[in-house]
Amino acid sequence: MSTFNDRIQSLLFQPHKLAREYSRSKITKPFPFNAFYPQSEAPVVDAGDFELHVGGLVHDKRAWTLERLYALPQETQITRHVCVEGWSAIGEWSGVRFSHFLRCIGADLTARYVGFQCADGYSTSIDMPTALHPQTQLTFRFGAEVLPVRYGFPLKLRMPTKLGYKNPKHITELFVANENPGGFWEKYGYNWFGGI
Ligand SMILES: Nc1nc2c(c(=O)[nH]1)N[C@H]1C(S)=C(S)[C@@H](COP(=O)(O)O)O[C@H]1N2
Ligand SMILES: [Mo]
Repeated sequence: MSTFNDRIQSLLFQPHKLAREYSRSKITKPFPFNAFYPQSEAPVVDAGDFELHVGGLVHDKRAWTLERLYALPQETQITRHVCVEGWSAIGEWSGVRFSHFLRCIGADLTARYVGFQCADGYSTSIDMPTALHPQTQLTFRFGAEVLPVRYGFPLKLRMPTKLGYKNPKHITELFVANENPGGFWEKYGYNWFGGI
């Protein structure tokens, strides 16, 4: 599944280089919605019985409630989201640094991929160097609010180093693997690495 283009992008990726961050005055209002369906069809996940399932090459496979997730240390970023369809927008997201979360679950950080399954049937996957990038965030909040339904309630993965379609919303399950898990748009030919 790894194409020539993916290999070149992985080689060019600088694991410690930070994407640009912006001031609050630059935030795009209203921030656009995008998905493979209209906004009215975004999945409404019940916060009370939500569980984030973790699997694959991880030591601790216990599912996570929102209460446990919200107790993790959180950071905020104001970065630019770039959609391959030709628009970009600056937003403010808060959540736990994904590398910290991966350490909490005892993930094999030498494995190659992290895959994601979402409440709307969407899926995608990323390379481990991007998973460990300091701005890759498991996101719970958008601006001053809990992440709204349209932007991925209860949680999404935010990566300012990757195109929009690589940023999964409404994640229900994530897993660490050495086989490339592919993804929803990737199977229709979108570039797998999807770097900016
Ligand atoms: N679960 C899920 N995640 C998704 C998508 C989707 O359809 N379903 N679309 C992707 C695409 S193409 C984009 S541009 C962004 C849009 O995120 P936004 O609604 O916060 O702007 O979500 C990405 N993640
Ligand atoms: Mo997109």
